[in-house]
Amino acid sequence: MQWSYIHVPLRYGQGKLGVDQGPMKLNELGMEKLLPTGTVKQTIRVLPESEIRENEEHLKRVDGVLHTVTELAEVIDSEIRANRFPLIVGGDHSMAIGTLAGLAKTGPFGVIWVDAHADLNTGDTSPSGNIHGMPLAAAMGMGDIRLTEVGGRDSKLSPNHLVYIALRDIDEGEINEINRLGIKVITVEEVRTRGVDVIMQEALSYLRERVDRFYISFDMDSLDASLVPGTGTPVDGGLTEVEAKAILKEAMQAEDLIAVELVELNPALDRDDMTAQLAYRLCETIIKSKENLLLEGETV
Ligand code: DIR
Ligand code: MN
Ligand code: MN
Ligand code: MN
Repeated sequence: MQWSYIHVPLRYGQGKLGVDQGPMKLNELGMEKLLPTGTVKQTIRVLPESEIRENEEHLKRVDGVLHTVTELAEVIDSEIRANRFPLIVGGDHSMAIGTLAGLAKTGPFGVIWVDAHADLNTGDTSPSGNIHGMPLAAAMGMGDIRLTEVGGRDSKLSPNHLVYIALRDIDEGEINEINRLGIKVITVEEVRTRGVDVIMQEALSYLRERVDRFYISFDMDSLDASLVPGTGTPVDGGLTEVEAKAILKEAMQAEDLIAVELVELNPALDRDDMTAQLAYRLCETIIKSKENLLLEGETV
C-alpha cells in the first residue's frame, strides 16, 4: 500500500493568520523522513489573498474555501481510486468539505471526528460565519448550496455514519442538530473512564454495522488547551497526548480505515513550537502504527 501525503495550506475557513503554515511546519520538523519511500506528495492550491473578498457575513471568504476544497475533492477521489492511503494535513477544518466530498465519490463511508467542536453549523446557525465550523453540515447536505454541492449534489455523509470524539464546545444550533439526527458522541470523560480501547471498539463496531470503510479527521483542538497554544480555538478539558495517540493508533490499525486528516495546527500562535512538535509526534504515531502493521503482515 502506497501513502499519499497531501498538504492543504488553507486558512480562509477561519479568521486567524498562520494556520496555512501548518503543513510546511511539519515538513520542517522532519515529516519527509517519516513518510515511507514511494509516498506520493502534493499540495492543493489556495487562492492568493488578493483574490479573496472579505464581505460575506455568514459565510466568510467562501470563494477562497470553495476553490481549494473543490480541487481537494478531485484529488482525494483519484488517490482512493489509485489505491493509495491519503494523509491530509492542514490547514483549517473547512478543508474537510473537500475530503468528505472526495471520499463520497467512491461510495458510502463512516467518519470518526476527533474535535472539541461539532463543525455542524450552517450559515444560519454559525455564531462566527467561519466555514471551518461547517464541514459536517455541508457533507450532510445542510446549509448553503455552494458548500453542499462541492463534489456533486448528493449528500456525502449520513448522520448515523458519524462518531464524534472529544466534543465539548458546541453551539446551540449544533446541539439541536446532534439530538435531532441522533449522532453518536463520545466525550473526553468517557474516553477517560471507559478507556480508549473500549470506546474505539465501540466506535468501530457502530460504524461497521453501517458501512464497510471509514476515515478519521483529527482537529488539534481535541487536545487539552494547555497542550495546544498553536491552534486557533483551544478548549479546556481535552484529550491528553497519550489518549490522542491511542485513538489514532487504534484507528490506524483498522484495515477498513481509508484516510486520515490532521488539521488546525497554527504555527503563528504556537509557543516554542510545542503544538507543532506534538502534531509531529501524532503524525509519527499515524505513520508507524500502520507501517508496523504492514511489516508484521508481510513477514507472515
Ligand atoms: C465554532 C468554532 N463552533 C464556529 N468552531 C471551530 O465558529 O462554528 N471548529 N473552532 O474547529
Ligand atoms: Mn508541500
Ligand atoms: Mn474542527
Ligand atoms: Mn475544533
